[in-house]
Formats: sequence, structure tokens, C-alpha cells
Amino acid sequence: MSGIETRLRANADDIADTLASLLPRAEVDGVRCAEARLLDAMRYACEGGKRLRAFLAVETAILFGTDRGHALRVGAALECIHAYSLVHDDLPSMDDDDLRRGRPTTHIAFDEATAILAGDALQTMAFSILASEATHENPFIRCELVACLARASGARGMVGGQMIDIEAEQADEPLSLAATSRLQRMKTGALIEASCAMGAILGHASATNRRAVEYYARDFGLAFQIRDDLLDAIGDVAAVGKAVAKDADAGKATFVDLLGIDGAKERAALLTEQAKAHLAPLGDRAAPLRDLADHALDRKS
Ligand code: GRG
Repeated sequence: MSGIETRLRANADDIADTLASLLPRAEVDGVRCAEARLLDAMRYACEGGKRLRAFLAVETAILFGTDRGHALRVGAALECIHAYSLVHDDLPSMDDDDLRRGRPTTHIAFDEATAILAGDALQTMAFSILASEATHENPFIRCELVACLARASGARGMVGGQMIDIEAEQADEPLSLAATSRLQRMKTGALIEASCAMGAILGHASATNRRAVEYYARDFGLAFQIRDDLLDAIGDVAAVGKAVAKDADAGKATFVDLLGIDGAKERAALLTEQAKAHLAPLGDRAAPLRDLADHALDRKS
């Protein structure tokens, strides 16, 4: 395993432990509560995944000298939002996917109504984690974290991007490169940018340093999405852990359609270099973020 793979693994394990302790328990003293099915579905939806958004938040916070325990809670909140978005994205009324993270999607493993409710509850849980004093003793920092995550995941961020994506599938004309970039910056990029921003908020970063990690995340997020499009076009279902070759069939506007396979690879490589260049003012401290950008460019899942 390379250094970055070991670091990602260690972070993913810590996030899994943090989530396991934060998620409400279905069973107490051998007795299952009445809402146990919902709680089981929430846990199921949170299992697995690369924990990339958490990694960005934790590594950013640590590079600004934050306590790791606080950073892990912020990472867990981000992963709750991410897990909710995947559960809802996989629903029959959206992408209608049966496979996610190499196993049945939440609505297949449970049922559609339970999956919707589990997504809803994961969303509110994310904000409840951030609002807790255990995340940061300073209420102004907690408010800033809540506002940042709300902005990124709401109508002008992830959910707005999803709306544009759904409408684009039904449109007669494919989206332009500019419109596709904007849509992806909202749908996938906003939460990735918020991950670094929240790490910077937690670490009391200066305005200049916060901008550096946000610009990094913006370019990294787009490169990450282009790699996602490439995996859909040329990836292997067993390695990717979800259905592939779906985007073209669904009429989605992808970077592969717009740029071709080689063009998309070139664009992702350029964005990765740009992302790393933004970190120059942070010196060696930002090495894990640089390594992550290189690693993501080559990822197979
Ligand atoms: C339904 C509100 C709502 C939003 C959905 C983010 C999103 C919007 C949908 C996710 C669907 C998707 C496949 C987007 C492409 C990029 C992406 C976010 C991939 C999944 O993220 P990874 O690769 O997943 O980080 P893991 O499983 O590793 O956590």
C-alpha cells in the first residue's frame, strides 16, 4: 500500500468508528426500539465508501493544528450528508440503481420508504453533530460549520446541481461544457469544497489559507467528477462497486461526451496540477492533500 492509501485507510477506519458511536442504536439492553428499521437503514447507508470528504476535512483541519477528535466529528457529519445524497440518488425516482459500494442500495436492502426516511434522518443528523458542543467549544465556530454545510448541500449546491442534472437528462439539447462544469461544481464539487472549508473553519485558518484550500478543493472536485465520468465510461463494475455505462444511456451530460476519453483524461490531469498549485503557500504541511489529488486521478473506484 502506498503512503496515501495507508493514510486513507486509517482515516476511513476512524470515521467508521466515529459514525458507529454517533449513529442512534436500534437495540438497547437487548430490546429493539420501535423505529429500529430506520436506524438499521441509516447504519447500512453509512457503511463502506472511500470517506474522501471526511479525509479532506480531517487533513485540512490537522494541517491548521486542530484536535483530531473534533475533526473526525466534522468528517462524520460530511459523510452523513454524502450517504444521504447517495441513498436518495439511487432511488427509483432518480437514478434507479441497485448496486452501491459493491452491495444492494439502501432501498433494495430495505424498501423505498425506509430509504427516503434514512436519507432524511442522516441529513438532520449531520447538522446535529455540528451543533453539538463536542464538535467545538466555540458556538460561533459551530454556527459557521452549520452554515457552510447547509449552503453546500442545499439549493445552490448539491441539491440544486441534482435538479439541473435531472432536467438536463430530459432536455432535447445536451448541456454545454460551461453548463456541465457549473452543474458538477454544484452537485459534487460544493460538498468537496465545503469539506476543506470546514477543516479551515475548525482550524481557525487565515482568510488567505482558507482560500488556498478552497481553490484546491474546487479544482480537485472537478477532476474527481471527470474521473467518475471516465469510470462510468471505461470502468469495471466489480472494481467500481456500482453500475457502469449508465450515463450515456440516461442521456446525461458528461465530460467524456463533451471532451472524449483522452480529452477528459487531459482535463482531469490539468485540474489536478492546478489543485496542487493552490496549496503552494501551505508548504509541506499540505502533502496529504497533494497526494490525495494524485491518487484520485488514478482511482479505480
Ligand atoms: C439526491 C440530494 C441528492 C443529491 C445527489 C452527489 C449526488 C447528488 C449524487 C451522487 C451520485 C453520483 C454517482 C455522483 C458522482 C460523483 C460522486 C459523488 C460519486 C460518489 O462519491 P464517492 O466516489 O463515493 O466519494 P464513496 O462510495 O466512496 O463514498
